[in-house]
Amino acid sequence: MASHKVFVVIAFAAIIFPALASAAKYIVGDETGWTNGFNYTTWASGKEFHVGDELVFNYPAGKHNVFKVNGTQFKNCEIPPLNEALTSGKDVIPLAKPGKKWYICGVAKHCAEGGQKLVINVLPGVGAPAPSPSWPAPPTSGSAKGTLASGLMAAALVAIAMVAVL
Ligand SMILES: [Cu+2]
Repeated sequence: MASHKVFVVIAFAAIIFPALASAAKYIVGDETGWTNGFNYTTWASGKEFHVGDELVFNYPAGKHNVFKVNGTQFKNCEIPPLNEALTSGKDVIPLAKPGKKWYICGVAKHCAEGGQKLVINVLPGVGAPAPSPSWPAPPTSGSAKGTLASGLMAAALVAIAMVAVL
């Protein structure tokens, strides 16, 4: 029955590895998207952004745009040269490095008066999951992604243990 055991292990590995490796994709503003009069500070609070995750800015192309700026430009709503703007209306920004990241809209006074500005803090990648002694507590705190990964890992360990017993 060796081939059967190998199959089970491979099947679980196929489930686990993509789940651990997959990056989170954050739709900025969720269903509201990237627009005026939305509090992106509130939106970002409580979220954990990691290297490898992606931000997606959704908006009607032409109505808004996205500039990656520095802290001073963010504070003062200084608009960089237009050729630095992302304008597709579905702009995907991979979070490549840890640290603070600032984004503003450069159309009219959307940043200064419409509050169309987002600052996030990007944490290092989640390659080595931290031990979670509270598992399997309900996922009221901590990221759902981590809980999912822990759950899959536990399921895999159970499966491997079962296979070993057979
Ligand atoms: Cu705008």
